[in-house]
Amino acid sequence: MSLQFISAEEAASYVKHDYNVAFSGFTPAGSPKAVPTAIAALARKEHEQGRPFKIGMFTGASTGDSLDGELARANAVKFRTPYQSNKDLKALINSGQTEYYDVHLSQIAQEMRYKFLGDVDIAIIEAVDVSEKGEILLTSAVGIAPTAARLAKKIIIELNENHPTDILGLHDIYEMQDPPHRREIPIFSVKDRCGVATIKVDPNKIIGIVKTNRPDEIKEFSPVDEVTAQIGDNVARFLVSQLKAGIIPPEFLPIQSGVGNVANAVLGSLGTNSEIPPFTMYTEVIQDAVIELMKTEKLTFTSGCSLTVSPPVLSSIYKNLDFFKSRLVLRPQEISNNPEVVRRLGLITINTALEADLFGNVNSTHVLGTTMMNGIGGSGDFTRNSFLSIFTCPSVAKGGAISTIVPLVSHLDHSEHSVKVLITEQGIADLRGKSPNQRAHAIIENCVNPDYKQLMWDYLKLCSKKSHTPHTLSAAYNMHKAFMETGDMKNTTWSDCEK
Ligand code: 0RQ
Repeated sequence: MSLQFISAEEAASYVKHDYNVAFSGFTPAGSPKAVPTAIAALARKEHEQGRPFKIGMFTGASTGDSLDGELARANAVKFRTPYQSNKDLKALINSGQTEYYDVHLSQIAQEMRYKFLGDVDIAIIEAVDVSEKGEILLTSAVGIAPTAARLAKKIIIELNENHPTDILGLHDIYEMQDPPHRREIPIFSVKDRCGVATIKVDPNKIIGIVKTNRPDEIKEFSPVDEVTAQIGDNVARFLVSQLKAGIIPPEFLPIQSGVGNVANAVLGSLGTNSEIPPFTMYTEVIQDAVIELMKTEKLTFTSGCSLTVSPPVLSSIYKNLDFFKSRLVLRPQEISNNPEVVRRLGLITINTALEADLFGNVNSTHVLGTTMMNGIGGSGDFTRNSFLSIFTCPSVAKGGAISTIVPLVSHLDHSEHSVKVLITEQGIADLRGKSPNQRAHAIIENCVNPDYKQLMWDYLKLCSKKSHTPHTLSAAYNMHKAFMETGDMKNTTWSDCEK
């Protein structure tokens, strides 16, 4: 057979209402762009004709605007999983028009294989190259592409000329067997490779190839400000203390760092702290700050799932591929986030909380317990299985009207049993080996903003009855209620609560 080039519009015409469509990519890196835009146009036409057109979407994580954004604005998303961060898609999710399944990123490929999520009707895969034999060379991310392409009934390739074919060798494609045949993942150090360079599919499944040259749609981070810089410095200071205490071994341990502005600032601080030795990363998202650290050789090797970097940084990688190929590997998210490997390698994991409570429970996903922010992403994969799990956040949000430390989180993503250290710009609460009461004291003393400290001590006093976890359930959400009713948590009172 010979593979044929088709237009994005023709490719889109193979996607039908109610199909489950799987997309390559992880964050905007490696996500298809031309075909999703054409699917959105098709959806709009169908809607104009009075016909329904909505699809189920499986992705690696968030995607670019021409995927999640276009399809959301066309109101063409029936179901979406896993992580997302597009504002238009969020609006659909939070108004109940799109069903969103928020799941750990390491689990999505296996849940597709386990048939938890239905058939994959079409996979749309961004590639640098595809051979007549069905070998697909991916672009800047791996995500769920290997599983999506293997399970899909049909495949559309979006061939993106913005990436060089010399990228061959950057990816390490390895798909796991399912129980009861599963074996260990043969990764014993960050640098180990256990797979192959390309995805291999039955070429008869490939409907056609759509050519594009559109760059990844990566957003810039907010510049590091005083608060995020202080959080970063506190993380670095804490890790140095652990190194000096002999808890972190002298050669250091691999770092995982989450997404967002805070995570970006933390990495900057680790890079500039002279007491932290050169280190490695076993992480999912490789951001600009990671590449900058690699260039200075502070970071000696990075294993990740996507090159989520700005266009100039991506082109600097492509210009120095020999340097980066010996120091970088891109893996499927099932491997980059795998609990078995995370625990074996002993990762230091650093993720961001929206809110944390006095006992170390963390909410990473739901504003006021109801509005979806982005999703749990990989934070659960890493936190639960790490050598040392750290959560960071500014002590207040929304100009101080919200304390990010509350009596009880309004949604639970990471429980007190998995969270070992909490760090804000105020300081460091080391929760290891502490009872709930001791944790509450450590968090109020070290992490809570001065504007909210007295309020928190007063809450603990309310809970003076002898109990293992000092709570007063009738008061536990008073701070959230005060924000909803008055717009400021500082207006909280405990006076009407049972003692
Ligand atoms: O909103 O910009 O409208 O003011 O939340 O807050 O401080 O800029 O934090 O960009 O680092 O993102 C948890 C969302 C943090 C991210 C989260 C408001 C705040 C602001 C963002 P505005 P910041 P960041 C592996 C790791 C889950 C997935 C994960 C995330 C906005 O890190 O999605 O960890 N994590 N994956 O004002 C109401 C509160 C708030 C609040 C902050 N308590 N209540 N709003 N905000 N705290 C990587 C992957 O999985 C891909």
